[in-house]
Amino acid sequence: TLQAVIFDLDGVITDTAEYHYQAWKAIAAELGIPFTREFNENLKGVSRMDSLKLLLSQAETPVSYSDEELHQLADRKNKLYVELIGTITPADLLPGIAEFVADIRAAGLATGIASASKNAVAVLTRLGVMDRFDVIVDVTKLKNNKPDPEIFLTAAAQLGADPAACIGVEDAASGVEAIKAAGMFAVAIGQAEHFPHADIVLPGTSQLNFRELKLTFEG
Ligand code: G16
Ligand code: MG
Repeated sequence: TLQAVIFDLDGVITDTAEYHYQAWKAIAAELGIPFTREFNENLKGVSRMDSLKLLLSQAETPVSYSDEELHQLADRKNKLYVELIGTITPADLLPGIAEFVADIRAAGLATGIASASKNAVAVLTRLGVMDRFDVIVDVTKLKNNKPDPEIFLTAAAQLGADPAACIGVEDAASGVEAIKAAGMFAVAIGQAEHFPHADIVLPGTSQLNFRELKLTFEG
């Protein structure tokens, strides 16, 4: 039986994906690198440094950067991002999330956050929902990024839950891969064609319904 639900943050709990997009777009513009919303899809769930490398790979004429330059660019993106998340309020919880999380907790199940973001605690604090999650995985302690299952397995272990008794909720293809590799039930938020391996795909967070999901999970 179901023990826990583990959430991605960006794009599931709140739409920080848009802020990541705006911050990266500013860096790309400075470097004269084309950067579209479509390309930004590839950065969802991807770590800061890997995102930067993907962005730089889009340059029409490739330039090589020293490690120091790479870190400076990543830091600059983060400063822009931190400024943007400073405007977040509890009203920025995505539709249906507050109720979905409340229903999970009312049923006595555990909740966790498996976000690749080093800013996860800052974002959850601004949203006013820190106390709704039993575990927030510290991404700085992990060795592997999504699609590796490490972050979801760590969340389950910290919750004392069996991975097979967990549902993971994600908006990124790499995140869904990580959930499946962890042996969990995967709920994807977005367009079905992006998530061939998800157990369920919902167009948006407002379609999350704990009672229905639990029935589907229990098969
Ligand atoms: C998020 C975003 C990614 C971002 C990553 C690292 O992951 O989806 O776009 O690059 O975190 O964020 P930061 O630069 O704040 O450490 P998730 O797993 O919550 O979707
Ligand atoms: Mg995400």
